[in-house]
Amino acid sequence: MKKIYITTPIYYVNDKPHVGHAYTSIACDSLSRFYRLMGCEVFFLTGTDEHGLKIQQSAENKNINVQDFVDSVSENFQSLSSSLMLTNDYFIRTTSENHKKSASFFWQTLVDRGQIYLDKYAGWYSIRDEAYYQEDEIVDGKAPSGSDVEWVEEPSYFFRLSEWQEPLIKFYRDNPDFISPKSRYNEVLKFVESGLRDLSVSRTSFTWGIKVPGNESHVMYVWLDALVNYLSAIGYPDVSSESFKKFWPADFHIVGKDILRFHGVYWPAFLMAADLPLPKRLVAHGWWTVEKEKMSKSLGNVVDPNEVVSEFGLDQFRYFLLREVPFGNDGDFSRESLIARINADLANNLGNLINRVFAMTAKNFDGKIPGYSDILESEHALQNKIIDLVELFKKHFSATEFSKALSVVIEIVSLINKYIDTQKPWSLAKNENTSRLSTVLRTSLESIRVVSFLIYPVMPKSSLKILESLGFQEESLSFSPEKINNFNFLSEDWVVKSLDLLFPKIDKNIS
Ligand code: ME8
Repeated sequence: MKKIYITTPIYYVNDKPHVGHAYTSIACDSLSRFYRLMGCEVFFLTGTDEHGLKIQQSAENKNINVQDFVDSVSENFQSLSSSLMLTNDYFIRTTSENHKKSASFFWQTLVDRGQIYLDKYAGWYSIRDEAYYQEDEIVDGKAPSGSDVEWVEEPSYFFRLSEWQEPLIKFYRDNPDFISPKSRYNEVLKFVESGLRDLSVSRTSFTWGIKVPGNESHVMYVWLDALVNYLSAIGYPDVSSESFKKFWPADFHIVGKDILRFHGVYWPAFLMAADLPLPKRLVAHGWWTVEKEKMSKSLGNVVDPNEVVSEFGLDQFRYFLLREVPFGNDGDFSRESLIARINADLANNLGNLINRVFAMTAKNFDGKIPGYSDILESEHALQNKIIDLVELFKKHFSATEFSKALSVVIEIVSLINKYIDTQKPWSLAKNENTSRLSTVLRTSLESIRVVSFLIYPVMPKSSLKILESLGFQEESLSFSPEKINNFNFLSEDWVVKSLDLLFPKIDKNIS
């Protein structure tokens, strides 16, 4: 069985989760669900990044003990996992004892391999980004991200990043698919080609972090600590443990474009220096604005995913995020586009298809799944088109092209709607042509069943509702061609259960 290891970034616990965090997590969850239906054994990891100055200051500003503060914010992220129906196999916290041991072991490995030395850091640091910046990166006194920077001078351990410039370049060239999209690959390559300096990997001016082994006046740089989470979660430092052997190297690190440098440069360099295999793919997605504005607390426009879910529904939210913009591009989260997308694709197209086919089955066959009698070219043509499109869906999904994959689903739904419009089952019923009527409705029901499989990764709730009304449970779901492409899947003994409206149309004027 093929193993797949998928990770989200671990989120800082300085504040509540918002739509940006939900986006990455939903993408990873959908990818995990997809690979499970492809027959793979998946390990899906998410969690929280709980050390560093930013978090220490957030707790101090609120006058809360830091550990209590991180416990409560991490809890918000964990409960978001369940309200978004994330199927993560583990939730890692960097304040856990296991992770601390793992990060300390990783540090010691780098020391033992001559990769870390003690010196003094003098330069710019952004607390918000938890990042060091070179003098030539500072624009108008700010970091390239727009964050404030402060001048820092303190004793610091350094990682010999400069030694890894050539091996990294060779690695990128040998693995052109390591980073996607291509524009991000080029960005990383250019950055590394422009020269790497050794990286400061410890701090002495605050205490909220993992103590440096052998020198407790230093805490590890939060990014070194955080990146190691991907190893800790699967058993590191026990590299001979079953889970580590099974799942390392990771198949997909999925991150926002804001943290590309950490994952595309520092992380592979750390791993090379520790003599561990490198992850297979790093996918950097784009950035969401809200109603064309950067999301920020000061603007008061931070979108709480729980509020969107309670107003529009979980599947609708998940669908919108993955359908609206190609993964990798930036997107704008607006009520107008959310409503337009739900109404066009889900209410009018998919919802309408299900309603009319289920209603005609109820009316003409008391809900019993009809058998095929005379299968004509029209049925063969539809089935063959669907089978081809299912392959295309898989191709896009496995390449994290969620938007393209979902547009394939909508194409299938439109094809089925068109088939029904052409076959006119209502006329067949009127003319008492029962054999054609049963064939047309059976073909439509089987096609809807295919759609219910395909929407599962992104819209698990609706998928399972449709499937259940057709007489099946989650265990029947599979993307293996024998299952998904089997147009004799449904049982003629089953009476289709009526469904509440899956995707109610939303009034555009609501505010
Ligand atoms: O960077 N649009 O944590 P973080 C899209 N702890 N995605 C967004 C977003 C937006 N507006 N805002 C946030 C950290 N994200 C580190 C990671 S990993 C070893 C350590 C998502 O809480 C996106 O995935 O700042 C981004 O990379 C991540 O949240 C940053 O989360």
